[in-house]
Amino acid sequence: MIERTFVMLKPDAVQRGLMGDIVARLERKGYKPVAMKLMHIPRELAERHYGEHKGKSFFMGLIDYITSGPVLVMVWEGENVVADMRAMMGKTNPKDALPGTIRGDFAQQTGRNIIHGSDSVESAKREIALFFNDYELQSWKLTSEPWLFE
Ligand code: DAT
Ligand code: MG
Repeated sequence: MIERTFVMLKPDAVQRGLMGDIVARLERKGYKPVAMKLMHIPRELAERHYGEHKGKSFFMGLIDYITSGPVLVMVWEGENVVADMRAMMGKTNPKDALPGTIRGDFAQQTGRNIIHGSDSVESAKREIALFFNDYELQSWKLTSEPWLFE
């Protein structure tokens, strides 16, 4: 099933110069970029995005972190991309993330785990709508499709 997912490279990924490495991994996998922009998230939007964690001990620290500098927000399309992007990211706590995953290779602590990806198709729809207008989502044909899909 072709899906879309929302991915955010957090302020630490941007500051540490990891955007290119991470985007390259997603391109090499054959995923299609549908939207991308660098933005400084307003606090109110960050709180809505992470609404499910409101009230938890780490919530304020998480909002401070995510609003501390520009992030790269993106939408990527591909087969089973929601679950498979989570697998490419690795576990939330980089200590548990396997080598070869993005968090496993580039991060050390949960509070600085460099990347966000939607955890379900429903979350993806909600998050894409929070960060992008329809006109920012590109519908286009990837010419490598015959080499990705039989
Ligand atoms: P994920 O980002 O893997 O979907 P999550 O939705 O459970 O994980 O949590 C959102 C973010 O909140 C996570 O990327 C980092 C932060 N976070 C989660 N649990 C935490 C904890 N126990 N201590 C500090 N930060 C935490
Ligand atoms: Mg989550």
